[in-house]
Amino acid sequence: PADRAWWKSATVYQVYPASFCDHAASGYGTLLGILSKVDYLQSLGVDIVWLSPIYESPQEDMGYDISDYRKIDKRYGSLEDWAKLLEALHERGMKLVMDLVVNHTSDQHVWFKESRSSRDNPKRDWYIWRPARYNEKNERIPPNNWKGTFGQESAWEYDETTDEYYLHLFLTEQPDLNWENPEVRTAIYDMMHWWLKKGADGFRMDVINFIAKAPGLPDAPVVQPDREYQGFGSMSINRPEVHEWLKEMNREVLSHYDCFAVGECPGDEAVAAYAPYSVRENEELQMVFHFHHQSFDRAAGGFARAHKPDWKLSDLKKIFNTWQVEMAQESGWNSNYLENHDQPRIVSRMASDHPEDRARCAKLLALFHCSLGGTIYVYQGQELGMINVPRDWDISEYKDIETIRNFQAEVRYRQKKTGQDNPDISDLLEHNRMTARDNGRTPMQWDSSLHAGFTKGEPWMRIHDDYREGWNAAAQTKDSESVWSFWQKTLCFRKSHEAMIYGDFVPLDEANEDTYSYIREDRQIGEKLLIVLNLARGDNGRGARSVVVLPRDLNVSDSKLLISNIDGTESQRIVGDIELAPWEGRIYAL
Ligand code: ISL
Repeated sequence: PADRAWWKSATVYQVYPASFCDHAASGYGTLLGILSKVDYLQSLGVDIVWLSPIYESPQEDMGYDISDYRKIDKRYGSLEDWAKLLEALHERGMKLVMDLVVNHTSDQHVWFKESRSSRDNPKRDWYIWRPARYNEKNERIPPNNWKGTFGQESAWEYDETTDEYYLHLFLTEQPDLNWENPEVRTAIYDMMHWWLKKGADGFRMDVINFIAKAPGLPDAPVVQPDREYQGFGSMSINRPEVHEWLKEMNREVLSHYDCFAVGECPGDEAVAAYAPYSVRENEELQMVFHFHHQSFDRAAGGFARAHKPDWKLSDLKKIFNTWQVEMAQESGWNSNYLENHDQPRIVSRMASDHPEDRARCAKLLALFHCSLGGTIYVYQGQELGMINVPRDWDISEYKDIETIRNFQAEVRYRQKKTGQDNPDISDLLEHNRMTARDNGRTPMQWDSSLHAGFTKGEPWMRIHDDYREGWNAAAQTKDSESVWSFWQKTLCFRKSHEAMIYGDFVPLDEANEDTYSYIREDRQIGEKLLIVLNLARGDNGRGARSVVVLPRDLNVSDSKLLISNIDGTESQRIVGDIELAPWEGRIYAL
């Protein structure tokens, strides 16, 4: 059928270049390192490789601060290396998608250097400059009360050269581009053409729903009265201009190629605010990433990434169920990711990373992930069941600027609040261990040799020691019972059971706090699948047996077990209620 586009059934694999594979001894992953793993990716079942940024960058935010969009950062290699990688992927029928970071540039980009040089520079208006305000004590204060995303500081930076402030929703070193200026949009579109003409197959677009700011840049509502600056908030995301500009971008650039475009769209509005990006008739993007399912284990207010250990499964199910059901009603298309370079590892978050549970949990979550409607995104290491950093790692092992800024900001805040030089911060390490972005950034574990085969040099970030205990690709690709082999099998299973991709999603037993069950039914091909997952954490977090009580009117007389994460499940068909072992998951045909 016409609505079954190639990118809907595709498996996308996100490579975080710094931590993927170093072909030499630099300690950072390289493009030639990725090239050496193309066969590995193909055998897993990957169709599209998305590369996090590899462009020239001062690396204040791991390359999400770009100083030249048409150069490769020396850390990663050269344009020739990139072309080799592209060719190797294309030879195998795979595609290469680039990260497009155009909400902001680096402050070292020549555009910004010009813009900040004088008020009448032709590029002045390429960024967002505003005069200072003065408070009642006649002290200079920023143009509004917006807080930058990392830490607790203002989203405005004062620049002495021209006595004005510029806006940066992220780091000071990441000034926001002014999308209202048509010259800016044209420059971005030219750059996109340049990559697509070189053979790139599309883009993942960083915080693309932030590009239009609230008109007049007003103060944000005060949500945290004890903090100086406030989240820039809902008025500055998903604005109508974003859709206008994406339509323009599609017309000017994307529609000229058979390319792939996924937008990254944080925020907390309802599905109806996100669906329009992917509705085909709107001619914008193919799909967007939303973040509604990423805050289930975070505590609101207080520390920026505070962990909430007592989250409820029913709350999380409600989020997935809502997106699965409503996105179809709105004629949009879902993108399903559980991990990325900004998120901790899902086995540690949603299940148990205890050594005895870990493999089973990783397989259970593979069944869950692959049975959600939409395009699948696997993040590097997820296919090996990689987990969060160990509990005993010190704060000095964390490299991410967000973690460092949040940590510093919280220490300052507590010093001020308690009047003590050394306030109690013992909880912060535990928060980081469960929520920090670095949990997903530890280097890939290729084999059991020194530094896990990731590099012959000194790794830029500490490697998880468990690579010596079988948690590596070499051991797992050889073992038919491994997490890796299960991922390979499940990705393949998904493609041969299209109800997994396109079927209607029917949630069952939504209030159940132990199990997650749903039906995927594709009437076009007459396929009906029942998915039952035991996510009970039990009293000690190690899991518990559970029983799935099916609705009485569900006809299971022809049921057949198709796939499970536990071998030797006796019952091949359903008779009465389904009893599941701890962390067991099954998919039946009905
Ligand atoms: O996790 C988040 C929301 O739950 C945020 O980290 C959000 O994903 C992020 O702020 C936006 O991320 C993107 O843009 C940033 C960069 O640091 C991230 O790595 C990138 O994915 C600025 O470019």
